[in-house]
Amino acid sequence: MHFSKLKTTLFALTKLIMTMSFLLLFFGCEQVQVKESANHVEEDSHVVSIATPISKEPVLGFSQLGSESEWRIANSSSIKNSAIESDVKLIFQNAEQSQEKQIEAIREFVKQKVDVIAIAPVVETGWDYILKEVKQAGIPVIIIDRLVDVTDPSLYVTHIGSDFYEEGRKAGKYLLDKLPKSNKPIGIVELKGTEGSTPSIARGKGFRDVISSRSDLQFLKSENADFTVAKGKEVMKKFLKEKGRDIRVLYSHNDDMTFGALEAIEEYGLVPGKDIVVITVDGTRKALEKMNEGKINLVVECNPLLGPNLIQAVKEVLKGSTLPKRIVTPENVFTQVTAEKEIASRSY
Ligand code: GYE
Repeated sequence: MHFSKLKTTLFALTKLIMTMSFLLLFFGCEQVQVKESANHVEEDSHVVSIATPISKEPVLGFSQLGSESEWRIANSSSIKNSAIESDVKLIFQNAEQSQEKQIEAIREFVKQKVDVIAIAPVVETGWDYILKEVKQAGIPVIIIDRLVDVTDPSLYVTHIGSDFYEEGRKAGKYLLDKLPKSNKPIGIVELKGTEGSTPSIARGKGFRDVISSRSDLQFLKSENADFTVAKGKEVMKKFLKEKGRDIRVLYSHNDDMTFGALEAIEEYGLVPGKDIVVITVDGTRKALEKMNEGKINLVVECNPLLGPNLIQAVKEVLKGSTLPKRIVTPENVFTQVTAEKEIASRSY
């Protein structure tokens, strides 16, 4: 009697264990299926939120402003390569110098529910509205390279990039040393970058703030040339036509415009680096080579290799860490004495 009771209890227990295992198995499979379907039904926020805890790679939507210069090409590859080396999935959009295209890309990132949005803004102003939309969607924003001028600084988490004002100051300080004070005016022409862009505004201001103490240093001409070789050549040609040999200094906001300007100077029959002091910003290998040939006098470095910083910032933001509002990249200047040594190690 006692034995048969034990047998019944054992039988009931086995049945219970079997039922439980079945239930466990069933719900286990269900979860996997939800995860799989979540990959396809991204518009359904409910499904996505169930699937999220089963670890998914973070998605970064990046709006690059264009591909106008050697600097930009190096910047884009640095970001793409850093993403490949990490577990961050990168959605890369090139806006070809158009703020409208950047805004469209950002709206698309919001629709795709990316985890973080990074923007290299073509110009400083006009971002408040779209950044408010992104904030409402709860997506953190990282500004990279150039800056945005917004009324509410909480619209972005951090800005990673160079100190463009300091770059302009470095260029100005070099000129003060290079050309001693003279009784006659020393004519300067300036090739500025894209109108309304941070590097163009700040490089111009930093340079002026330093040289303003010298009344002999005078601006003959200053124009935007969009950071491109073609525009640089076109505008420099015009400067030479109008001011000819009065031009003693060229201050160019980037290497590409400088390359165009060098051609214009040579075609005009002057020797860059001698007849005209040439100061450029960026520090691509090609600029260092031209410097080695004596055609450029000073290269102010601007580092495009921001990929590792960006990917690290994305991870920190997703971990919930507080980032500094400004992450500045350390930079150098190169003269004809130091250029040669630098060329060998230059990756862009
Ligand atoms: O100097 C120039 C590029 O924003 C720092 O943009 C960047 C500038 C860089 O086109 O070459």
